Amino acid sequence: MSTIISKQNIPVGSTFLNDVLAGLTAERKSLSSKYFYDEIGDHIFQQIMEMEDYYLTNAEMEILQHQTEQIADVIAADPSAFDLIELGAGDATKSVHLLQSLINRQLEFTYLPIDISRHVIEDLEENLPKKLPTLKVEGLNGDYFAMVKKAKTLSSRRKVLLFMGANIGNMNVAEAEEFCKALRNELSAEDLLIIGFDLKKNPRQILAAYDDAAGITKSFNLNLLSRINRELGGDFDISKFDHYASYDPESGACKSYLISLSDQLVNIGDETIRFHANEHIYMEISQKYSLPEVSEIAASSGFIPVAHFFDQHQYFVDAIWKV
Ligand code: AVJ
Repeated sequence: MSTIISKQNIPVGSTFLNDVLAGLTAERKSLSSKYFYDEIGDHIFQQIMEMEDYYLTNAEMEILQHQTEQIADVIAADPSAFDLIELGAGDATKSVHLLQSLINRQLEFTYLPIDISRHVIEDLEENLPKKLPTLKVEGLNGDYFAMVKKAKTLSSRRKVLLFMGANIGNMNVAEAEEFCKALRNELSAEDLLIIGFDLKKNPRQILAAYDDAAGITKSFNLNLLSRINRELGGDFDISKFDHYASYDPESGACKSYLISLSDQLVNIGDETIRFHANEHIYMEISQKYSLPEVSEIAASSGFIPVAHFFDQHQYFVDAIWKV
C-alpha cells in the first residue's frame, strides 16, 4: 500500500497527526502521553528513572531483586511451556531478573516484549541476547492490544503477561478497568497477568516524583511539543510553555499539564491552533491506588488475585492475577 503524502510531507491518515490535532482542537486541550516515547523521550525517561525523587523504579526493582524466586514459583507452578509477553517493556532492566530466574529453572518459554517505541524494541533485540544468551526474544513494536493479538497468532502456548512499571497508571480508573476487562478477554483459563501498581502514599512524595527541581519531568513533557515540531511540521516555541503537576490524594490522580505562558498561535501542518495565556494542555495521568482499590480493579475486570509482592516501604505492588 502506498502512503499518500500531503504538501507538508505528513503522511495523510497518520494517527500521530490525527490524535494531536484532535487533542489540540478540542474544547479542553490534551495530548496523549503515549507519544512521549520517541528516541529523545525514551532517553529523558531513563533520566527520570534514575532520579532520587522518582521512587517507583527503585521500589519495583527491589521487588524484582528480592522476590523474583517467589514470582517465578507462581509462573512455574504450571509446568507447561509458555509465552512471556511484556506490555511496555522499556529497557527491561527489571524484567531481566525474572527472565534470569526462569532461564535458571530451564523452563521452556519465549519472551515477547511489546513497546510503542521502535527504538526500544530494536535495542532489546540487540542487547538482551548479550545478557541472556539462551533467551528466545521476539520483539513486537506497536500498541498493546494489536500486539497481544499478534502474539496469540504466533503460538498457542499459555500466556504470562507482564504489565509492570505502573504503566497502568497512565489510564484513569475507568479506563484501567476497561483495559483489564479487554485484556482478560484475550486470555485463557491457564494464563496469568503480573501487574504493577504505584500505591497511594504521602502526597508530597508523589508530587515530588512528577515535579522535580532539576526540570527533567518538565523536559519530558516539553519534548512532545518538540516532537510535534520535528515530525509533524509544528512551530511550537517551547519556551512559551511551562510544566505543572498536581496530585489529588482523594482520587489518587496525579496529573501533569503544559501551561501556555502567553496568547499565541501555533501552526501544525495546515492547522493553526490558538492558545490563551494560562490555558492548559492536559498531558498525562499517573493514577495511584490503595490496595483495596487494586483488588476492586481485579474483581470488576473478572481477574482473581493470586499473590501480592511489595517493596519494604509498601510504595509499590506487583500483583499476580489469574483469569
Ligand atoms: C512510565 C507511565 C509509569 O506515570 O510514572 C514518569 C511515566 N511520567 N514521570 C509514570 C512518567 C512522568 C511513568 N510511567
